[in-house]
Amino acid sequence: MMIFDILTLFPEMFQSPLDSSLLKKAREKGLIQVNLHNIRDYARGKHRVTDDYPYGGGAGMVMKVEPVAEALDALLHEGVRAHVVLLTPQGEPFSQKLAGELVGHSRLVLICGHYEGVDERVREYLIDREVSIGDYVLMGGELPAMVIVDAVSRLVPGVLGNMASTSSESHTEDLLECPQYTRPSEYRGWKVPEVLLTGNHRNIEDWRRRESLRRTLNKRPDLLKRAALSEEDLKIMEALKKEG
Ligand code: 6GU
Repeated sequence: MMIFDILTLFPEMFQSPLDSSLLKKAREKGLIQVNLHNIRDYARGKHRVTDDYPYGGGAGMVMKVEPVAEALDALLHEGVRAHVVLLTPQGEPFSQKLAGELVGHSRLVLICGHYEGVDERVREYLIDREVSIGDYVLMGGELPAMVIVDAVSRLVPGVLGNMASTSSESHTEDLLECPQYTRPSEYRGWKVPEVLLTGNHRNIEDWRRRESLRRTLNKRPDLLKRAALSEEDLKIMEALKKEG
């Protein structure tokens, strides 16, 4: 059982993704548990303020340190060890590799950053790492937290059931997936590649490998630098480059 604790100012943003599809099933099967915690519940005073003006002046508001610290105290107080992740655009880039690392922790705490920033003492004293999901700016860390719950949950044994094995898919071996087709074999004159209809598994596997290499070369040549390619793959690549 993998436990996610999400600290957020907007817990309602998580409801429908968690109640849909495979995440819902994973929760029902007891393979994952997602606990939502409203940071505002840990803020003091009548108005339960969670943000304030930046020291030194400047535009925008800053998320306060105390509500986050006290929310964490309340959680970690329960004893279990947890890996604490802050979601902001300044974090280390999320990747399939990092998802594989995070699934090794039995409990993840995801803190969703907000406003124009987070008091630096959250970073300095309260977290294990800071993660971003890409080079663009979102309104807050909620969608990124959901992305991490999704990417990590599907690596938890049993979550995918008998669906796509996680070993031969995009990004686990740094090549893109080959084209896929299902019935009918022809629609409006648009045909499925002949080789896939033959039942010759040697030829089908060769075709799939070549098409994965072709796609990666065309769409994501940057991935090829780290892909583990065989001698045969390299020969195919040379031929693909000549084809243009
Ligand atoms: Cl983790 N947070 C925000 N606010 N924006 C982002 C992000 C995170 N990752 C990419 N953009």
